[in-house]
Amino acid sequence: MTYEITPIIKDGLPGFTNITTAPFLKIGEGYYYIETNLKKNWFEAHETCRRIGAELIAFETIEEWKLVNQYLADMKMDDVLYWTSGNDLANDGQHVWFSNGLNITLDEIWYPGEPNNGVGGSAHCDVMCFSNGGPTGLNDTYCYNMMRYICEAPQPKTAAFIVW
Ligand SMILES: [Ca+2]
Ligand SMILES: [Ca+2]
Repeated sequence: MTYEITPIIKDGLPGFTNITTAPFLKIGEGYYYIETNLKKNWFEAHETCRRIGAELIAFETIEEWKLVNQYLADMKMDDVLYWTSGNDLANDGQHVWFSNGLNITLDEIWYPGEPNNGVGGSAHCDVMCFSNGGPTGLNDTYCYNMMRYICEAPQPKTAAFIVW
């Protein structure tokens, strides 16, 4: 499987032909920024995504989950944990995608036995690429743990052109 950064170039905009989606990477239908170096707590990760006009990643479909995980596996980047927008900070035990407020309804993306509200009941933020030997999945953990993170850009709609 190959991947490329696809520039979004609107026809008929002379002078704007160098507009690209950087720092976002297109995977499937989504645009993502994958932090490969810095580790931050969940809140700092959220703030960092907001500063680039994005949100921590949310998985609305199993296809999106599979594509992003496949990308991380193909790039050998699935051996570390990444913050998603998932958390149950508002209501303990009710995990939502903080970026869109929707319940996490894809039960199959959780690592077996998760979410378990571990860390003495203080596990409220959700990381992906968690593995304890099996295939990677989502895991609730302590929000102040330092993790890498993945931001997701809003879907381009009908803007005349897009500058990130
Ligand atoms: Ca998404
Ligand atoms: Ca957990």
